[in-house]
Amino acid sequence: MGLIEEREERTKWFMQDRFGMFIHWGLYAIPGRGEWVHSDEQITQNVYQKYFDEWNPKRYDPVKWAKLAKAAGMKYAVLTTKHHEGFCLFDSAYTEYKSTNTKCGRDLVREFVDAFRAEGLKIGFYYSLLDWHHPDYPAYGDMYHPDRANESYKGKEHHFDNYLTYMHNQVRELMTNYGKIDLLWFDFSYEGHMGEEWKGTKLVQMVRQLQPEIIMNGRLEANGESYGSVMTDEPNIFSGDFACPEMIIPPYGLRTPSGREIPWEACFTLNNNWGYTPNDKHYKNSAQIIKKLVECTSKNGNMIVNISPDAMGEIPKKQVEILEEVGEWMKDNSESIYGCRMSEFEKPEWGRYTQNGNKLYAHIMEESIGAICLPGVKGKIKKARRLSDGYEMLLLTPWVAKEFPDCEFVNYGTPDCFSFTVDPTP
Ligand code: JFZ
Repeated sequence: MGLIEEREERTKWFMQDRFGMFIHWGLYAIPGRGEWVHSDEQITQNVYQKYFDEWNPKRYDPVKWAKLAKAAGMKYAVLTTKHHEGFCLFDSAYTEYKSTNTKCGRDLVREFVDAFRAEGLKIGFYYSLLDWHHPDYPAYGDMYHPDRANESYKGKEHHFDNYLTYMHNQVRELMTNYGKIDLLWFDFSYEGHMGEEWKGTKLVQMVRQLQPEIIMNGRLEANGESYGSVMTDEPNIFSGDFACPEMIIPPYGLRTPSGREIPWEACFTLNNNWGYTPNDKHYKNSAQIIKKLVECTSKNGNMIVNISPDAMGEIPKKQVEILEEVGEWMKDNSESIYGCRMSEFEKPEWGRYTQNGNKLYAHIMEESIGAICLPGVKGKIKKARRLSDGYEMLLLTPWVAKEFPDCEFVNYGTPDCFSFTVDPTP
């Protein structure tokens, strides 16, 4: 089997599940100005150290997090085991900069894994390739921020190889100590540090040996803007199993030049930050999240939505509210998401189709009144039922057939983003 066939095999569950939870959590929750605060504000290691000294998330209850993810209809979750700041939420043997050495003394990753697994969710680890704490990690952003050298790196002798050994060791720990891990989310590569510069081949071989079924994103050689060789017909060993567009949904389903489908997952924040930022109140609403999830599904992609717990371990109320509302919709309509994909029928004016075999799901996204026309399905509908209550959607063809003989119409009352199924038998 070639690399493309292998990834098609591995990503089957992922392409069925469609919807996941992203969790950005770390020391940056204390200053509460986003996960880049260390670099953005050029905070020195000494000053940042006080966040480590204070870290004590007394209200961390991952069972609550897992139940929220489940209630929202999410099927997997990805936690930042280490973000760019370098702080490890897990008990690594290779650093002192870890949660078990803080006041809380807990392996936060282990508790996350246990809780989410117990709820039947698949487990994903985010691991930052950047590390602003490690003395041998160089200035991040030769490209973007040449002025922001890692504090402890400046003016000292450094050995990037040491960092690579450290990074590989930690990935080995994560792949060894927590049972079966379903997904690994590296972040991220840039010019000078990508692919083989991370010793990518060796790294991936190790990961695959320890976790044969795991799927990986493409950021060992890519970032949020470019998706890397996962897009080609000749992927590298480290190009990953899926593309990960950030804060954007591709205009159409992704395919290699020869036409093979490329699995992808769009990641989104709920406000405008990944890390806890209480002053950022620019929240998307649940209807927007639902529309985006439908859009991803209708283009053969996944969506992963981020929460940003505070320093105590509490998920902001507003985020809980949004996800619970999404969950309300999913309770009625998830059948139009799980296992669904791009429809063979053209996109309707009023929303989107998703499809699973011979079941077509119509997602009406406008506040329309009266009847809507279902393009492409004339004469193929066996029955049309609203998902939420089984209500028989009234087909209007007999009434308007004379005027529009090529069209199928359905009566429609409730506005805004609901779905119903029609059975288009050929
Ligand atoms: C990265 C992180 O930097 C960010 O903090 C967050 O974790 C997100 C999910 O992933 O964001 C990036 C990384 C690279 C680019 C853009 C956003 N990039 O190079 O365009």
